Amino acid sequence: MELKNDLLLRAAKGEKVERTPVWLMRQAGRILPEYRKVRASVSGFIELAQTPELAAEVTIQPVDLLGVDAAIIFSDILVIPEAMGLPYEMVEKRGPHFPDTIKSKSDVEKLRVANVEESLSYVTKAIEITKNDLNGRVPLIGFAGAPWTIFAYMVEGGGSKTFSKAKAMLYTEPELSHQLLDKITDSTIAYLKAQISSGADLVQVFDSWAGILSHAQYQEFAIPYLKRIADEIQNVPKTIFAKDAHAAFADLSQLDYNTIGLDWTMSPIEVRKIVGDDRTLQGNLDPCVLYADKETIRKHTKNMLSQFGEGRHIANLGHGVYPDINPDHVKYFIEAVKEFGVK
Ligand code: 1CP
Repeated sequence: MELKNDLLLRAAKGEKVERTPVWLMRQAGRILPEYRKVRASVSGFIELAQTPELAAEVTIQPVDLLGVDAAIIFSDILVIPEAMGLPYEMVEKRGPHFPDTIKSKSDVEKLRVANVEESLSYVTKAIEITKNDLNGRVPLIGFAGAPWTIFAYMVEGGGSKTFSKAKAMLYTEPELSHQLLDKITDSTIAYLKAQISSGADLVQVFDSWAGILSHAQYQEFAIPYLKRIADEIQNVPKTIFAKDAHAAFADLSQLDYNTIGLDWTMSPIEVRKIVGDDRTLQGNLDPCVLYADKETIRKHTKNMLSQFGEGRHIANLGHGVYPDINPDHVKYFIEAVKEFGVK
């Protein structure tokens, strides 16, 4: 089906756009009262994500209610460990928890490469329904966690400030770590391909814990797997968001991703110098700006847009929107991009 608004895809590919497209990381499952209503009708996040009709409904809500230029499929990066044989729980108000974690060679050997058709058909079904219900209004973004970030959860067992268990494994068991990263990468490639076959128009890889690795570790344990994903996923534009990975831009810009995401600590001007002109940059308003009043939001959004300048840009926050942000303030941000981001 022909897209009525393909700004996101054109911006990603470096084609001409009338204005800068805008969407928000984590736009689907956090801020909207309409989301909370759907969420309250089921037992929890996992049931919602695994019910394709409902996942499609909450995916489309931000398009209807906020006016974003893209939808992102409602799911989580942790569906991959589960499909590999390591199930997770979502603990209310605390986040993900893995009852079992990866500690040894036999743990890694027991994991399977995800059989997407068998274990993740709820995601591909949700994508099909969403595409149908969007009816070409905006593109649909598919996504997955980057291999290192998925590895971090599988070894650590949940969120962590330091991910020291996961990092320790890279130092103490480098070969085993590569084996695990390899299996995660195979699973991720199969998963992203299935999302694309089902209708995803663009895919984003979230390396949320990139910033806790040393530069050398990132080069050894992250970049090669990100490269394999980029090389094997073709036909749709690809985005890599490596949070806090200040030292990684030179390497990331050598990979076949159309778009590179910036968090709010990064300078668009400095990153552009490293990356060059033939990549699109995405980001990077500090999500905390959205706690401020309308005029402040407009001022910071305008300033952010001017830092990206005339180069290839997709407007976004520098990380996911926080759950207690007032949706009206999100709208001020989106409206400001639409007003000031005219080319
Ligand atoms: O919010 C959306 O737009 C919907 C889709 C979505 C996405 C893109 C969810 C739903 N999760 C994600 C990605 C995701 N999940 C990332 C990458 C992006 C990022 O850095 O924010 C990460 C790291 C996760 C892991 C995760 N899932 C966490 C973080 C834990 C930590 O280490 O601090 C948490 C809290 C979750 C739970 C989750 N995921 C999504 C929702 C709606 C929820 C809340 C669960 C609930 O409603 O109970």
